[in-house]
Amino acid sequence: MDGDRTPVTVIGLGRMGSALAGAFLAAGHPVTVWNRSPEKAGPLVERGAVRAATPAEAVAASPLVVVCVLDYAAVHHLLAPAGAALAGRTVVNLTNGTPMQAGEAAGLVAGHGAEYLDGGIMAVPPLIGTPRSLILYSGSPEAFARHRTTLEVLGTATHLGSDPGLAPLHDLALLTGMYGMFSGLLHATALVRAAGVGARDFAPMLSSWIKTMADAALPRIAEYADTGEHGGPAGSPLAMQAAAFANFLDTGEELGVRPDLILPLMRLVERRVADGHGDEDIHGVLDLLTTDPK
Ligand code: FVH
Repeated sequence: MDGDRTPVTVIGLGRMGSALAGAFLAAGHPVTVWNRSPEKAGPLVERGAVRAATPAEAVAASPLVVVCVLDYAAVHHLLAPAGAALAGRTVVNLTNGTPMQAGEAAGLVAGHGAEYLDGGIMAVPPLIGTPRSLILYSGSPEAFARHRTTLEVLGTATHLGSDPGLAPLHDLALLTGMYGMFSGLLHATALVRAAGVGARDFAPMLSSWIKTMADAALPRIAEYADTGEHGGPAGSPLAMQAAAFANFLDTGEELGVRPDLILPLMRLVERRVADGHGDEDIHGVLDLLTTDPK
């Protein structure tokens, strides 16, 4: 069974690294693991993984080396001493970081004769290995083509281009969108809780509303970002929205809910209106977020 499966090394056995290694084991791949705190390898070793004594030994064990640690400082700390062991390997770095850090890591790996893929995991550990897991990759197209089938064990594998920074860019942009959504969910829930309305009753309404508004607003925002056009008169002009923001704040104050999460957007909407763009929809706020707007 193992004979036709690519051997894989997983370095970093936190919550995510353990899930990654577990998915490779479940799919029948020979798996070598290494973690700074060696006890975290125990459950994987019980399932058939081989524990390496050092990061260099772990790198040497497999043609495909997956790294998933806390940050890029740890990535460099682990890979730099691996040196010659890296030659001929493909390193897939699934650690969260910036596009610039991805470029630096790619340079380090290439300097040792290895190919590099960066990755952004759009899933939480329990979803790894299920159809609901999406992992974004960028970097060497050849390495991605060679290891695609193995990487698909973890979830849907999407390659975004040869620039290693593309995966972290998309990852961070998607996560930023998620945290903006969390802001809205938290503020809205705080309002109903403070008013004595059951949050569990309110949640389905909020969820449906957020999905509907994302689908309605995003096409116009994206069109404006790409072309500077915004597809006709706004259905919800900013001047009107600015007036509603005052009501959000007043109601929050009456109920004892802090405005911290919605105040920054309110200030930007007010500024856009003051700049003479009150007839635009929310897409116009984009121009206040970039230092070099179109
Ligand atoms: N868990 C999640 O929901 C998210 C999903 C999306 C992707 N992220 C990113 O994945 C990276 C790892 O996250 P994690 O969930 O596995 O994090 P932890 O459970 O905290 O494990 C951290 C591992 O990193 C090792 N580590 C930290 N510093 C060092 C170091 N200086 N040298 C060597 N290893 C280091 C740590 O080792 P130990 O503490 O067990 O000895 C863990 O293996 C992360 O980028 C997320 O943003 C996860």
